[in-house]
Amino acid sequence: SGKRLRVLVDMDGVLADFEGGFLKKYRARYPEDPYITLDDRRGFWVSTQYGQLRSDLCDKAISIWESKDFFIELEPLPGGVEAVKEMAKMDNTDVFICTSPIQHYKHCPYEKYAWVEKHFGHDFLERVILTRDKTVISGDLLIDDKPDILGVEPKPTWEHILFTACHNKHLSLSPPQRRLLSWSDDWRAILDSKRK
Ligand code: BVP
Repeated sequence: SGKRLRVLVDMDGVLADFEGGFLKKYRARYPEDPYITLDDRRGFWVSTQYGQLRSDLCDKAISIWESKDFFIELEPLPGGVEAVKEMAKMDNTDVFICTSPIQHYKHCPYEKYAWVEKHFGHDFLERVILTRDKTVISGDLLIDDKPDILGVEPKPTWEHILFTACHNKHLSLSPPQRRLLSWSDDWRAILDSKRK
């Protein structure tokens, strides 16, 4: 009743179309090289699967998201921006966008802030958390497409809700792990289930 709910929402693969943006720019830059369709994506790491396809393609994949304008030009995933804006207006609810920047820091951290400003407005910059370790961030829920979210804290405070993405849709979850299939799925019910 009296307690506020804190929701952490991942960015790449949940709010921003990292996989679609990657494939489009990879095919444009390396038109003669093989690629992996979104339907055939398996495993969280794009670079790992491209490296398995052909060893030189790992570095080529990395070159795409290390390029200027990769992150700022990502398209929003359907319904995500609207859902998070609505969440932020709900009573007793605090929302943060919680995202891990790549280690090549020249463009990515700047462009992540710029993306949030572009799609949510300047005031939402107060709601951005950049961290390489999400286990040290406290919250009630973490909505994230990465199946294994590990770090130095063995018992994170949040419940991880797996957001369905091309690379994780075939995984069977070990109960009681829950999924959000898309932003058309019932995210309000998941939030309500955590309100005491
Ligand atoms: O900034 C994104 C892209 C990058 O890792 C970050 C994941 O952040 P979260 O979604 O967990 O917040 N990234 C990097 C690689 C390979 C690096 Br080598 C990759 O294959 N996929 C990927 O998303």
